[in-house]
Amino acid sequence: MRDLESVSIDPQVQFLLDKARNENVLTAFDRADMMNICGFGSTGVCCRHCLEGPCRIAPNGKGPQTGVCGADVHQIVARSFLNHLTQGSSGHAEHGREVALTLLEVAEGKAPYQIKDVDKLYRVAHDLEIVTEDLSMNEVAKEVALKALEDFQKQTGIMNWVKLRAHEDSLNTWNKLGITPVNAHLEITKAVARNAMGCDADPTNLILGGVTMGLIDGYAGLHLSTDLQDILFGTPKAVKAKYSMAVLDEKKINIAVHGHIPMLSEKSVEWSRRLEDEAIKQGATGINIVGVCCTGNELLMRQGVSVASSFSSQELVIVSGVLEAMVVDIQCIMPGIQQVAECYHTEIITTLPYVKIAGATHVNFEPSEADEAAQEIVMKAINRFSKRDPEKISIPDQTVDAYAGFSTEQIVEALSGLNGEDPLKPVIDALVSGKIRGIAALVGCTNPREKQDYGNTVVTKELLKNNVLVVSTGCAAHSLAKHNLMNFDGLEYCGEGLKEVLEAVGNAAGLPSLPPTMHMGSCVDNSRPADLLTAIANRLGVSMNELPAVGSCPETHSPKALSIGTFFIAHGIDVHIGVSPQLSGSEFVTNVLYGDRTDEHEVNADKLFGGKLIYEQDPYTAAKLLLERIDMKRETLLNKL
Ligand code: SF4
Ligand code: WCC
Ligand code: FE2
Repeated sequence: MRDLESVSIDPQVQFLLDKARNENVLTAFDRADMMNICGFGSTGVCCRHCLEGPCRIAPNGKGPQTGVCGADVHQIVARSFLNHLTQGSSGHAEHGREVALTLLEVAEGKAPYQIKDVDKLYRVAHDLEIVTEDLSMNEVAKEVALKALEDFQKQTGIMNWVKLRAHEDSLNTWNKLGITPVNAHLEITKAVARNAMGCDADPTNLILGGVTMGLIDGYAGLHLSTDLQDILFGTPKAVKAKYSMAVLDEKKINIAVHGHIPMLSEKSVEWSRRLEDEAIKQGATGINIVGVCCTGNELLMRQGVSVASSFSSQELVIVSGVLEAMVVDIQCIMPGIQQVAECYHTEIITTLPYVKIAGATHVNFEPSEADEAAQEIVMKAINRFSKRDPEKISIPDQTVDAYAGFSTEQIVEALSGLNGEDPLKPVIDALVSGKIRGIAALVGCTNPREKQDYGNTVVTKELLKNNVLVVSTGCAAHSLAKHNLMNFDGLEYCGEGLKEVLEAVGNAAGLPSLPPTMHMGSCVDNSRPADLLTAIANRLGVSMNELPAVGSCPETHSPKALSIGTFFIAHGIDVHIGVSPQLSGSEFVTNVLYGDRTDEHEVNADKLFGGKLIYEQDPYTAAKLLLERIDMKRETLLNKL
């Protein structure tokens, strides 16, 4: 087993992992060490698509070079890539659909939520070309929800959210290639169908099908979810919050909310306030909600709720011995939490009919019955308090402050402190003068196989040092926040030019500075960096693929990161991934995705879209490669302006 320092660079995670090991509790970090990586699967060459197989193609020309059906290694690898992308985008599309349905129920008076950002509702309605004059607010909300649901139903044309949010030049490229999505369900079904034995067997065509999945993720998932969540729960504004395992409070009833959709977690926060007296009756001083993964990010961005853990250390929150309940909705929930919870007093509560865990409690959550469900969940947690085992309690101390809540709207507002007429001008001037060399979105996850937070923080620090403006989302943002990259202490990592810009914008907004990196939210909020880049491209009158902008995902585990990454590549933004995307079995596929515009290889992403996938495990080398691409695009852009 790895020593503690090789598992995470976070001493609190090391501390709790040590505790888990001493108490003979197995967590993902140790399970990762026990699992031998399969040499076939890790290169994408194994196929289980039909009952003639499984088939696998050995590397170096040894053994059969096609499956029973005749599929060669390039077809097999391209299909497994498409498979990953389909899985990733369907998760986000389901997220978007759930939020759209909730908005519809709220508009019809059937679900107990308020529309918090009425301005955004009207802005989105206007951009969707809904005539609002004779409509009440709820009727407008209903029309917006129905437009969103059309993106899961219509049979011809272009998805509404693609028209709403895509940069025109990108859309033209997709139209020419015939890959623009019609509706999310149609495209996902088509992707599953084309991937079956006996269907699409052209690796290039399969990869293009994968790009459509990236667009489904980007529009039916990210943009649609962010827009409707902002309407329902409010568009985030700058907040100060706390990070690390130490946000758990021994004196309080601790409830972790984990997963992705904010409908349940927003209500859990509300009910934890309303049931405070019940907690006091049990001898606690109150109720403490802490976040895990993206539900944590959603609450952090809008309510300033503290965040305990990113993906890879989720089980260790339970190991503290003070967690009464972990309430989960969808995605990134390790089944292992139940086994760990059984070693402590924690109750795992699942909430959606299609995401249950054997052994866990299930409280069904429907937006229409949100109050009843949240009340029941919080009461369950309160009733667990007396079951704590004092022998097993141990919480690290020392929380870390972080500023979050940087929606695109909030960033533009901060910038308008410098130039009210033309808020983006200060960024553009800084880009042109070189004070800001480029823009990077540091996104994605943590992965129990990787040294937690290492890749995320090293890439970030290298980019900051080189004056790259860094925004962040997801569990990657968690890594940055814990290591002082979202508070003013982290400004020491910034190059002089960048620091000057951050301070100038911060000062205009009444702060000492902006933080070194800006937290833009959950994974579906990767729509926000996309929106920011779209606005900058439009302001400059250029395409997205001409911007010195990159994405980096150093520690991911999730197919969702692949589909989000593909969405950015479809715009011509280079994306780095630090964990193997399981493609190395096919030179053809890696050439298409990793190839450069100067390559002889006939067709590749860089030539088609102006951006490519960069797979590099070493974070220092990765930062260097990203800077090279930033510089290349900078030079072309500056010549053009
Ligand atoms: Fe084998 Fe072809 Fe079936 Fe895959 S689809 S398992 S390669 S026969
Ligand atoms: Ni988004 Fe990655 Fe976290 Fe899950 S919660 S682990 S996809 S970054
Ligand atoms: Fe997420």
